[in-house]
Formats: sequence, structure tokens, C-alpha cells
Amino acid sequence: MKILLVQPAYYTRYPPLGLLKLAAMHKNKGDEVLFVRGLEHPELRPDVVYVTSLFTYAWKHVHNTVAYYRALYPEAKVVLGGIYATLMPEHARLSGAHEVHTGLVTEAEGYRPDYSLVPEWDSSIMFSMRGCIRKCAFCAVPRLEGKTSGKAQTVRDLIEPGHKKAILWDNNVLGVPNWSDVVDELKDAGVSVDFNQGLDARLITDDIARKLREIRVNPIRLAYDIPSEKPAVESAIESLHSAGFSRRRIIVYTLYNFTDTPEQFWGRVTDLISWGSVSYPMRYEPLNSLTKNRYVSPHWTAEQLEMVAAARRVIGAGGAFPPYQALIDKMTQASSFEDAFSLRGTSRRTKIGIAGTIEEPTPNLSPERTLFRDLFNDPATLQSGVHCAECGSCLAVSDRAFAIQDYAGRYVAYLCPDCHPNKKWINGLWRSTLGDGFTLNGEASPLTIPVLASTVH
Ligand code: B12
Ligand code: SF4
Repeated sequence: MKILLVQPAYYTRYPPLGLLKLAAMHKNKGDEVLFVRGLEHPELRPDVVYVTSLFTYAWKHVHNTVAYYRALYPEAKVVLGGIYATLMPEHARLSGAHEVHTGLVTEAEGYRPDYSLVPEWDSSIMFSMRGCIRKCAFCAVPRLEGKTSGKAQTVRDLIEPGHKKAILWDNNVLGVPNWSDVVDELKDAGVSVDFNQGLDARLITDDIARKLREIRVNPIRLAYDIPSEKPAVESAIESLHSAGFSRRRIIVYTLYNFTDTPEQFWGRVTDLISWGSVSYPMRYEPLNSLTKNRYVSPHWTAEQLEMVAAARRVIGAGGAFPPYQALIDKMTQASSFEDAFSLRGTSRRTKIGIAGTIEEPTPNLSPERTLFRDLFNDPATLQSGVHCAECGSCLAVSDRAFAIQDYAGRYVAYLCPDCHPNKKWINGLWRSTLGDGFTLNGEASPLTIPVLASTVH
């Protein structure tokens, strides 16, 4: 069989781990394999095209890729898999792929990725375990991989000869009983190690910290996602420091824009830098987000999120808040979140505009509601009438309207079709999603959709 492996042209600095494992598996079966990035025109006439996917909000590149290779090789079967395909399979089907594969390919999991396909890459990436013992509501891992694999697998054979660094994408390696076997194997291999997704601070003891000291881990990554983790995070940093890790080399992912308030986030950042470690803010991204950085949690405003982003750029370093004395003073002496994160003279207002985005269809909705939700990122729970924000006319549930979001993704109002300022753009959005021939309820104009929502957040 001839197989073309494709990584869509979204931004990533990593090679496509899943595809490299699939390549190794297929080569082992005697198949011919070729790997390309983006839209290419290779010589190979493939029987199958495997397209991978990553962040849900990078879906457009994935759809373009599927459409391109379907047109280029009409005879080939196009299969789409990966993270976006697993988290949003219904939406992924709109790409036109012949098959949408969800989850892992168990058979491929044991293979060392075929690094010969990415000769410029010089580190070995691996998962020593899958799933997680926890079920944090903001995290996709329980949905992607389910419960913990129970045991870590051996990593010795996953390290490419000649590679000096191992990057572990494990979700929670300390949550499996044989985690120290992984440490021993990494130590034997003599590689430097990046537990890239963070170690679970709640599980770190003095003994574990000492064991971790046996390998070259730099930096150490932890997470401080909710205020109640404060004692555990403080104690983990203390244990790691006692074991010989520099506090400055402990980077702590700090979730915000989820169920926290800005004040709680400010408190966690202040804790971390006061303890001498680095806070790396992580803006919460919904698991079915189709546009990055659109979501604004009910406890935050777009302006407050912009303040964090600006502070990361201006007074942070590489997007993080290191324990610089001036920063510690600013955070500890501030009287409020606004005071802590304000930057003189740099405030920027969030624009309001029409921002139709596409979200995953909620199962069991009527076709019209599903389409509305697909096209306008609308919460599926709303059903009563609305007023047009422009002309004020009252629109009943059976009438037509467009949702208006600000650029932070909040629903701010609705418009009747007559008042829509950019019909051309909306038409394009509609067609690019559902195809040229699409009509709703048999109507020719894609400019009309039923009003299904009224709540303005
Ligand atoms: C590594 C990683 C990162 C890396 C970058 C990864 C990369 N490739 O570029 C870094 C650290 C930079 C990162 C950052 C972020 N990340 Co991240 N990250 C991950 C992680 C751990 C792995 C992603 C990955 O690349 N996997 C490689 C996959 C595709 O390979 P694989 O699993 O071995 O592949 C198997 C299957 O997927 C399948 N398969 C794959 N492709 C194909 C194709 C076909 C045809 C078939 C049949 C099968 C198949 O078969 C393979 C073998 O079994 C996941 C969590 C996880 N456990 O998956 C989160 C995850 C993807 N990240 C997530 C998030 C939220 C983020 C951030 C937004 C966090 C933040 N707030 O800042 C940032 C965004 C950065 C950005 N640039 O936009 C979310 C995604 C949510 C979403 N809506 O998409 C995830 C799911 C984590 C989570 N806890 O929820 N991340
Ligand atoms: S501990 Fe980490 S990997 Fe596990 S569910 Fe929570 S955030 Fe996800």
C-alpha cells in the first residue's frame, strides 16, 4: 500500500508525533510511506492519505488540507485523525474526509516514531503513559485518552539513538505506580528530560523530588490551577528546592479565565513569584474552541484578559512572570487585580464586531438549531425572541437574526438580516462551511437563519 502522511500547515514547532508513529508501523508492514507538510504535489499516487490534526481552533487548515488532497487524488481514501478529530468528530466530518478516526491507534503506540522523516528534529518525543488519574474539568485528556493506562510503558526503545533530549508529553506520570522505572530508564539513557506537560504538584514528596534529581530535568514544570492547590504547590516547590532544584528553574502553569476570578489569579501569580518560582499563565481554551482566545469566562472581562496578555508581553519574560523583585513588589503591594496588572499608557479597548464562528454541533438538536450553532457559535440552550440591536424590531423565535459577538467571543446582541452590515462576508462564511449548494429550509439565500437565541451575556 502507498500511504501519504500529511501535517496541515498550522503553526507548530513540533513534528507530528502521531503520524511518525503511524509511519513506523506502516513501514514495518512493508507499506510505502511519504510525509509532507501542508499542500504539496508529491510524485506518489497514494492509496490512502492520512491527515493529522492538533488544536481544535486550527481546524481551517485541516479542512483545507482534506479538501486539497481529496481533489488531488480522487481515487485515494482520505482519513483524518488526531486531537481535533477526536474532540470534535462531527465538525471534523464537515471537512469531507472519507473517515474520521477518533482516539489513538493502539497498534501504533508501541512504535518509536520514524524520525528519518524529520531529519532536522533532534529530540525524542514520547508518552510513557496515557490518560490520567484525575478529571480536571478544563482538560481534554479524560476525553482524549480516558482513564490512566495504569502503568507506564518502557521508554528505552522510544529514544532515538543519537538524540540527547527526551520530551515527555505525559499527562501525569507521577500518577502511575511505576513512574520511577521511567526515571531509571531516562537516567540510563543519559538524556536531558523535559516533562513538558508538567508534574502533578499534589503528588510530589521529598522522596520523589530526590528521585527526580537523579536525572537532568530543566526546567521543572508544575501547575497551580485552582486556589485550593496552594499548600500542595508550596510544599512541592519546597521539596524540589530541598532536593537541589533551583526555585527559579521551576515553571508553574497558572490557569486563568476558567472558574477563577481575576483576583484569585493575581493571588496565585503573587504566591508563585513570592516563593521564588516562575508563573506561566495559561489562558483557558474551551475544548471545542474554534477560534483561539475568543472565550471569556463569566468571571472575567475582555479588558482584564487583555491586561494579562499585555502584562505578559511588557513586564513578563517569554510570556511568563519570573520572580523579579520589582514584579514581586508590584504584585504584593497592589490594591486590586487592575492595580497589579495595569501598565501605564497601554490600555486598549476591545472592538465590537460581527464575529460568526463555528462550534461543534450539540447532539440531538433540531437541524436548524444545529446549523445556527455551527455557524454562529451560539449556546444551544437559548430559545426566546430578541430585539434587533440596530433597528430595534422585535424578532420572534421563528424569525431571522445574526448573533453579534465582540472579538473576545461574548454574545453582545442580535441583528435582523436587513441591518447586517456585511452580507458578503457572512455569505462567504456560510459557503465555506457548508458548500456552494447549501440552502437552509429549502431557501435559496444563505443570508437567513432562524432566531434561536436571546440571552446576551
Ligand atoms: C504537546 C502539547 C502541546 C505543545 C505543542 C504540541 C504540538 N504538537 O505543537 C505545547 C506545549 C506548545 C502546547 C501548548 C498549548 N496547548 Co497543548 N497539548 C499538547 C499535548 C500533550 C499533545 C498534543 C500533540 O501534539 N499530540 C500528538 C498527537 C497527535 O500524537 P498522538 O496522540 O501520539 O497520536 C495518536 C492519535 O492522536 C492518532 N492520530 C494522530 N493523528 C492521526 C491521523 C490519522 C489519519 C489517524 C488514523 C490517527 C491519528 O494516532 C496516534 C497514535 O496513537 C495535548 C494533550 C494530549 N495528551 O494529547 C495538549 C493539548 C492539545 N493542548 C491543549 C491546549 C489547551 C494548549 C494551549 C492552548 C494551552 C494554553 N492555554 O496556552 C497551548 C496552545 C499553544 C499554541 N501554540 O496555540 C489542549 C487542546 C484543547 C483544544 N481545544 O484543542 C490539549 C488537548 C490539552 C488539554 N489538557 O486539554 N501543547
Ligand atoms: S491532572 Fe493534568 S492531565 Fe490530568 S486531568 Fe488534570 S489537567 Fe488533565
